[in-house]
Amino acid sequence: MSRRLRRIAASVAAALCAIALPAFAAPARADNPIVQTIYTADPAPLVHNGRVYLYTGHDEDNSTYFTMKEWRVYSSADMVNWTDHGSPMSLATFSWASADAWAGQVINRNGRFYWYVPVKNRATGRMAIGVGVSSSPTGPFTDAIGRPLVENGEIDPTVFIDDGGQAYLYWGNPNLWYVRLNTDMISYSGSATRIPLTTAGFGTRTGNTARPTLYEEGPWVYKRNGLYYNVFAARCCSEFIGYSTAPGPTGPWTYRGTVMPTQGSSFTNHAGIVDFNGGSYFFYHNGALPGGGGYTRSVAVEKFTYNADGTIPTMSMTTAGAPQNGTLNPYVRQEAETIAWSSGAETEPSSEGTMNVGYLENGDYVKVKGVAFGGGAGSFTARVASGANGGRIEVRTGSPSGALAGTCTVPGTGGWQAWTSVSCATTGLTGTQDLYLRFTGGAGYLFNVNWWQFTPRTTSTPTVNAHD
Ligand code: FUB
Repeated sequence: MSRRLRRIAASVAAALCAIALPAFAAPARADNPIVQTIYTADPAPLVHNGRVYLYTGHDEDNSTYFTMKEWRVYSSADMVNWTDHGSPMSLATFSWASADAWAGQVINRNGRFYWYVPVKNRATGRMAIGVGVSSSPTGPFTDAIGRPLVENGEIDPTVFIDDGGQAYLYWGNPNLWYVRLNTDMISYSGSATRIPLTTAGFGTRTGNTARPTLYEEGPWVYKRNGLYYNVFAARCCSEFIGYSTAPGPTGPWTYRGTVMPTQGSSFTNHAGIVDFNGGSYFFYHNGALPGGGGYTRSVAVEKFTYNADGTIPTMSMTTAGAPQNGTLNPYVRQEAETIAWSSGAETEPSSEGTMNVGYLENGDYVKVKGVAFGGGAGSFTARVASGANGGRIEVRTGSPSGALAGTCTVPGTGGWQAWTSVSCATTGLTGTQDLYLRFTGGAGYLFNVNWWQFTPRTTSTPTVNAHD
């Protein structure tokens, strides 16, 4: 999203808050969509080692088509503060691919992570399914086989391993296909099989004789309590999210209704569902960010509870998103790109590893939700770099203009990746609060932030700004 549009949005949101809320009310704390630094689409969540990894596509700014060149990864331990892991896989990963880094899914097996994605095959001009592989959920991913795994011009793979160990890859638009993957996850047995798209199985679409059922694209197949689910983008266009269930992985499917009606300024939608820490979460996308629409989408999440009979309740898009599951520890190093909400901030790879927050201008901020300060924080340290004159980090709580707990001065460091650490004393940081890091200074870009960390006030704390 362009910085100018983001700024307009922030001022519009502030104005709306001022109109809608009484003077004493706290400002709205919308944390949905999940990512504000870029446009993201086609969410595919994966739970691994106590975190949710969220794999997405990336809609280019000002896009007028599904102009997508790379995929992105985010992760969270609490469903509200999401760490940006950058782009560990792109069209360049697949030497045979020419365009269309569209909707995929990652699965963990054999100590590896397999990422199935649709891309255009340069040689044939058709959409094909490639598979990336990595030993880490955050990559980097390499092309597992150097060619398409399957190719029939159709898109949107979803992958699922049944209890007995048999893995299935499903995909398709306008049809719905599956193959049985071998345990190596990069080959399959038998041939691609078409799942019959019956109205009993996938609902009735009116006004389109070529496509009599609601199934459109974007299947998400999983199993819960012995029942197989296929949650998919239905009808076109605009799409809604519908679902079917079956007693087995290949059917017979029965259409069960709507998970999410058509909402949210994007004519596509795309589902991903996981259970995490005792809750169930539904990921989707919309056009809710400024400049957002059908080709400039954003991933979002809602928490839900299955009905007693296993059916999925119908959900609406919200700006609140899922509730926080736990708190964030400020006394260990936290990446600056761990964000519940941000305004004006962008991210980029850091020379010190991971990502950093950058392109910060006066008034930009990052919100970190539910920070557990406990008995109190005495000082704040941030890893910063500035190829300009630096500026200040205002440590605030509650809102971007909330109580000021401390201010760190950031010097020019001689380069945007020339890192130094700055510290400043903080007061009033007790209990669990929403933390806002507000970046201030002169005109133009100010500085970058790689990570931050608080020190409890029981230890010796600096009383003046310092940097090394
Ligand atoms: O993002 C490109 C395409 O749009 C996806 O492959 C479809 O599922 C739809 O979301």
